[in-house]
Formats: sequence, C-alpha cells, structure tokens
Amino acid sequence: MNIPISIRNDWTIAEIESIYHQPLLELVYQAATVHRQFHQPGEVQVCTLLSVKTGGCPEDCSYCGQAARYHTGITVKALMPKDEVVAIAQRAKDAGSSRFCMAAAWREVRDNRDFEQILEMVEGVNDLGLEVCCTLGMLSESQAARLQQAGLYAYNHNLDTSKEHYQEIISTRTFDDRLSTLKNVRKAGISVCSGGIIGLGETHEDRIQMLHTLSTLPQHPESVPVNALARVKGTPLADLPKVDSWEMTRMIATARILMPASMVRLSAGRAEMSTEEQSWCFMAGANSIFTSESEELLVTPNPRLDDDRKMFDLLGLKPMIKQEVVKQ
Ligand code: SAM
Ligand code: DTB
Ligand code: SF4
Repeated sequence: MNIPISIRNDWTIAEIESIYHQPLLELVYQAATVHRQFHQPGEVQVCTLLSVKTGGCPEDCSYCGQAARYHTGITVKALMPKDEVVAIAQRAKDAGSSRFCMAAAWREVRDNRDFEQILEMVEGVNDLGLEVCCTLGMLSESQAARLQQAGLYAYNHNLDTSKEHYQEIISTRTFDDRLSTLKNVRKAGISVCSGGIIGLGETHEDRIQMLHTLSTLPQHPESVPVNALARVKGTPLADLPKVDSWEMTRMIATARILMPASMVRLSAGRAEMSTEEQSWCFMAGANSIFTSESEELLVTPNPRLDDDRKMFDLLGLKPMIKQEVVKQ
C-alpha cells in the first residue's frame, strides 16, 4: 500500500482489510511513518476526563458500569455544581492538561435546568483557556448550537462498534441515532470526537466496518478514541476476556493510517497495560490520552498521574500545548 499524502474519505473495505491484516511490524512502521508526516511524534495531548453526573443511566449499553439496570455497586452522583467542576478543570490545566472533557451518564440531553448548568460549566471551563469537551449522549441540532455558543470545542460521541454488532450490545438506541448526533455536532461547528471500543465480542470484520464508517464520514472526526473494554462486574460483558494490547496496537495503527490528521486517543484500557504495551500504541500513532485527578476514568481505574508523568519522562513525550481555537 502507498503511504497516503492526502486525507481520504473514500476508503474501501478491501483497502482497510489489507491495512489491518498486515504483519504487525509492517503495520506499525507504516502508521509511525504517517504519524510523522502529520504530527509531532513527541507530543501527546493530555485530556482530563471528569464524570460530572455518574450512574443511574436508563440505557442498556452492555459494557457500561453506569447503566441503572445492572448491579455494579457504583456510587450514583447527581450533576456536580459548576464551581466544583471549574476548580477541578483549573487543577487539570495546572497539571499540564490542554483539554477538559465532562461526561454525563445520560441517554440524551434534555432542555432543562441540568442543561443550563452544563452550559455554565462549559463557559467556566472555556474561560480558563482549556479546550472544552462534553459527552452527554444524544443531542439535537439546537442543543448542539447552544453548546457551541457557550464555548464548547469538541463533543465525544462514540460509534462503539460496527452497525451490525451494535444491536448485540445496545438495544435502547441505534447506530443511526449515533450518526445523526454526530451530524448535529458537525453542523454546529463543534469538533467531532468519535471512536469505539474493542473487546465487545466483535469480529475483526466488525472492527474494520467501524473504522470504515469513521474514515468515510464527509469529514474525519478530529479525535478518535480507541477504548479497550473496561470489564465492570455486574454488566453482561463482565466475563469477556481482557483485550490483548497487540489488538489495541493494531486498531490504533489502522486508525492512524486511515485518518492521518486526526488525534488518535489511547483511551480506556491503560490501567491494565504496562508502559511497554502503551509505548507500542504511541509508536503506532496514538497521540492523546485521558487522565483524571481521581485516577478513575469514569467508574473504572485509570493510571496514577504520577505514573503517567514517569512514562512521559521515560519515553521523552511532552504534553501537547492547546491548539489555537478557530471559531467556525
Ligand atoms: N452517556 C453518554 C454516551 O453514552 O454517549 C456519554 C458517556 S459514555 C460513558 C461515553 C463512552 O464511553 C461510550 O460511548 C463508550 O464508548 C465508552 N465506555 C463506556 N463504558 C465503557 C467501558 N466499560 N469500557 C470501555 N469504554 C466504555
Ligand atoms: C471515551 O471514548 N472513553 C471515555 C470517554 N470517551 C468518555 C470513557 C471510558 C469509560 C471507561 C469505563 C468507565 O470508567 O466507566
Ligand atoms: Fe448510559 Fe452512556 Fe453508559 Fe450507555 S454508555 S449506559 S448511554 S452512560
């Protein structure tokens, strides 16, 4: 395969298959080469993730520890006060983070007081000079526009898996619902963050299909999180095998080649990976991670901030400085 010199939105399934199934070292070499054409390889974006509303979600996503219907023993928390969130964002900025992502265990945004509170949080975090991101479930066109007006930089909304496998994992909404929220986000001029999860019992073909959907969107998502299933006791997927880190490497490398200008985020799964295993993902083109003050992603463990600092020092990585925000 030729190394792309341009960004393509017309990838075929056959092309993606031949990239994905290459011998691993060839694949990583190719991805690392593409990575160097589009990015500074020594820079990794540090995104701080905060769960601003935890648990009690009405959806049935079978991987999720926050779905009300599974008995996962997590502590349910109502929407956090704005000042508390802004104080955490300030500390994240002081610790070197350039993006702050607020997550809520909602099916969708509703036009109510909670949404007004989220809009105030977005304004407050934006005023600190951080890139503000939210992940709140489904959004209408008008809600996306209001978030953009409040200063939202990016919106995270994952496809999770292929269209075909989606219905095995979630029954309370459809793959097309996900795509229509992404459309609303894009239309509002908000940067799109969308990726998926591996380890949900999907086939290689499902992974390829999901990457095909992402990489043939009219515009690639600016960020692509690649999550390994974080197995949560009490959820239907709790007993699936742990994702092998080479699978993460392969997925990240393929995403890097298909969407060369996007940020590819090594997301859930880092707590169960060694520094060596994570290094392969960085070599394969991952250039973004999630950190959190609580050392939990949302309800599952994430590496300690101190351990990440040591890893950055060891690998000669530095946190990426915030990109200039271009209002559209
Ligand atoms: N409720 C909103 C939604 O589903 O869009 C926003 C928060 S939700 C926790 C955000 C994303 O986190 C999900 O789409 C999924 O990709 C990821 N996620 C949730 N639980 C996970 C798990 N146990 N392992 C890996 N990724 C997970
Ligand atoms: C994403 O792609 N990964 C993050 C974020 N977007 C919101 C969430 C991962 C959740 C991992 C399991 C948990 O802690 O609940
Ligand atoms: Fe709810 Fe989001 Fe978890 Fe699904 S992934 S159960 S929508 S919090």
